[in-house]
Amino acid sequence: MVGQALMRRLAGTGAELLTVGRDQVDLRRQAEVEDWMAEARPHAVFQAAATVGGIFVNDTRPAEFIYDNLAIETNIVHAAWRTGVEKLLFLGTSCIYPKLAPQPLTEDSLLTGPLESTNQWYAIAKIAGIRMCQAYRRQYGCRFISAMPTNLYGYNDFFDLNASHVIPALIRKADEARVQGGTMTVWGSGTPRREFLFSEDLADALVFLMQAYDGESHVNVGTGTDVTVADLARLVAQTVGFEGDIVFDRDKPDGTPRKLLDVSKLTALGWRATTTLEDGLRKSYRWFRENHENLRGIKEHPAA
Ligand code: GFB
Repeated sequence: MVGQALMRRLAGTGAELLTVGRDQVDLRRQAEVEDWMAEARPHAVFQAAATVGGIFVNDTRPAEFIYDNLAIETNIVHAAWRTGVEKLLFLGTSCIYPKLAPQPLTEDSLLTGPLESTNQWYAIAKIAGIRMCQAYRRQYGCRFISAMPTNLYGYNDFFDLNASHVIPALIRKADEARVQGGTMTVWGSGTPRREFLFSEDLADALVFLMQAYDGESHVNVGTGTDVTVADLARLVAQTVGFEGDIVFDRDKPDGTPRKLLDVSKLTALGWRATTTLEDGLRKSYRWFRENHENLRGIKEHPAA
């Protein structure tokens, strides 16, 4: 999702875009990454690739989340230094912050308390990525920076109901309930609050940071506003045109109670999000309808 959004954002800028598919280079294999970087010789690198997913897979596949992400970021950052990459932007996540850190979450609340247990494996890997960039800046003078986006959604999202994040899951559930009848099930109590950033806004922010920022501290990337999961579910239902009942499955985890980023650093640099949640959901749903027959996560796991 992020990689495709970056490609759209950079098209027409004059930048030569270098990409490589996972069938050609496994980013977890150091030699494959180093060979590709030595041959392609990029000037700048956006490190968007990661093993990602929603609350359930983070909690049930901890080994993959910690190993894949540590390996990917270690290989890319190290190869970027060895091949003289001029600028690298590492992408993290808002779950790097302590579960009960004061809200909104400022960049300096990193490592001030215990992490949320469901996604601690992913968070630890991403914290290591931030520190990698800082270490290579300090020791080798590399211009490597880090951006911490809030929860993302948008085009090319992942719709497997066990592995996806909340927005694609709710879009799919609402649409299937609209077509087949029945209720729409929402995980947890509905009370957690989340902030959501549209894929195209994220790509714009990342290109902005690549050009405008060169500091050691990571930078939060979000909208500065959040909603409860229950309100989000109602908004998705409205967007999709589902008018039936919404049911809360309290056997499923809530995760962290709130995760709102303080975006004042990014705002002071000169960037703010422009897509409202209502508009982003409309665009995402339209994209889902146009593509849903062939989507990753639906082809493999169709609704029962
Ligand atoms: O998006 P999500 O899976 O991730 O869940 P996190 C957000 C909230 O939505 C949680 C609730 O309170 C879920 O219980 N929710 C309700 C649902 N219905 C659903 C549903 O059908 N599917 C899903 N997935 N959730 C993620 C991390 O945490 O944050 C990722 O796990 C990443 O690694 C991301 O860092 C930014 O917000 O809880």
